[in-house]
Order: sequence, then C-alpha cells, then structure tokens
Amino acid sequence: MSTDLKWPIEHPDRIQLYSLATPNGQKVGVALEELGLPYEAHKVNILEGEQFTDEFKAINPNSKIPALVDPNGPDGRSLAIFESGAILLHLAEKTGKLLPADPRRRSECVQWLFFQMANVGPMFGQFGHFYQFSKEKLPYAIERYTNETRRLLGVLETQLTRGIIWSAMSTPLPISLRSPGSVARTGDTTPATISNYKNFPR
Ligand SMILES: N[C@@H](CCC(=O)N[C@@H](CS)C(=O)NCC(=O)O)C(=O)O
Repeated sequence: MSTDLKWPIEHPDRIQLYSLATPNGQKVGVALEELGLPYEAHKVNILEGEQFTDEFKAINPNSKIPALVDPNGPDGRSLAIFESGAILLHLAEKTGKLLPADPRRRSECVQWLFFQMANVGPMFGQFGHFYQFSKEKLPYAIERYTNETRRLLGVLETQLTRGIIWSAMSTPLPISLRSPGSVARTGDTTPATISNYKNFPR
C-alpha cells in the first residue's frame, strides 16, 4: 500500500473512485453499484479544496469530482477518466451493460446522456446556486435559471409522457438524471419543483 498519497490505494486491482456525495459525484457510485464492479472509494473534500492538489489534478486536470482510475483500461493499461458522462460510458462499454446494443436505441441513449451533461447538470446547478446558495439574491439570475430549469423539466416531462426516456430504465441516462434531479427536488418549495411534473420519477 502506498502511504505517501493523500488517498492511499489498498486494492490496486480495483477501480479507484475519487468522489463525494454531490449530484455529479453520486452518478458514478450509482453506476458502479448497479454494475456490481469492485471499486475502492476515495473521499475528495471539495469544500477544503482537495480537488486542486497535484495528486488529484493528475487524475482530473479540471479539478472536479467525480474522477476514476480503471487499472484495466481498454488496452489493459491503467486509464484515468474525468467527466461523469465519460465515466458512465466507459463503465457501460467495459461491462457491455447499460447501453442498448441496437444502434438506434444506443444513439438515443447517448443523446439523452449528453442532454443531461450539457443541460440538466449545469443549468440546475446554476439554479441551485443563485436561488439557494448565493448570499446576494440577483433577480435576473434567479429568473433566468428558474425559467431554464422549468423548461428542461418540461422537455423531460414531454419525453416521459411519450415513454421514451424511462423505456430503457437501465441506461446511463436515468443514472445521470437520478442525482442531478435532486437539485430541483430541494424540498418541493423551489420555483422549479418537480411537483408540477406528474411523470417525473420520484
Ligand atoms: N461536468 C462535470 C461536472 C463536475 C462538477 O461540477 N463537480 C463538482 C461537484 S458536483 C465539483 O467538483 N466542484 C468543485 C469545484 O468546482 O471546485 C461532471 O459531470 O463530471
């Protein structure tokens, strides 16, 4: 076991997960658990700036959790991966699970995964920041991100009504949506509450 590291590795044969129980962090933990892959979890305390250490930046140069090191990458060598969507795709391809084999359904699944990554994650995040966490309450920012969060929930609601997204329950998309959705679920008291969306899974 190497002990000169902030996050010593006890099981070098296992996937190493560097994360925290945040909306983005949870996605990868959910996937690893659902896939039953053995992994070793390392807590990265982003409130204390641990994501900015050289040790962590060697895994994710962008200094964000989650990040993962797979000791058995596609070429048999160790592979470090950052961005939760990229990690979900890696785990899906590694195991042959979660992603539909049919090319059309696979494309659909990847589209919605990107939709989550490019829209739900960042926009819900900005909504949560300006509505809940920012000390300064900026009406323009609150209105902008409330509207966009509501619009995105509306897009999902329409798709759910059509039975598209949840028709393949075990895909990276539902995994990627399960925790970011929690921002909009922050109590049912926010202007972007999911209570208004009858098809959204609870
Ligand atoms: N698009 C990235 C977003 C990752 C992200 O924003 N992580 C947050 C926690 S949920 C973080 O590490 N924040 C620390 C910081 O910004 O310094 C992903 O999905 O992996």
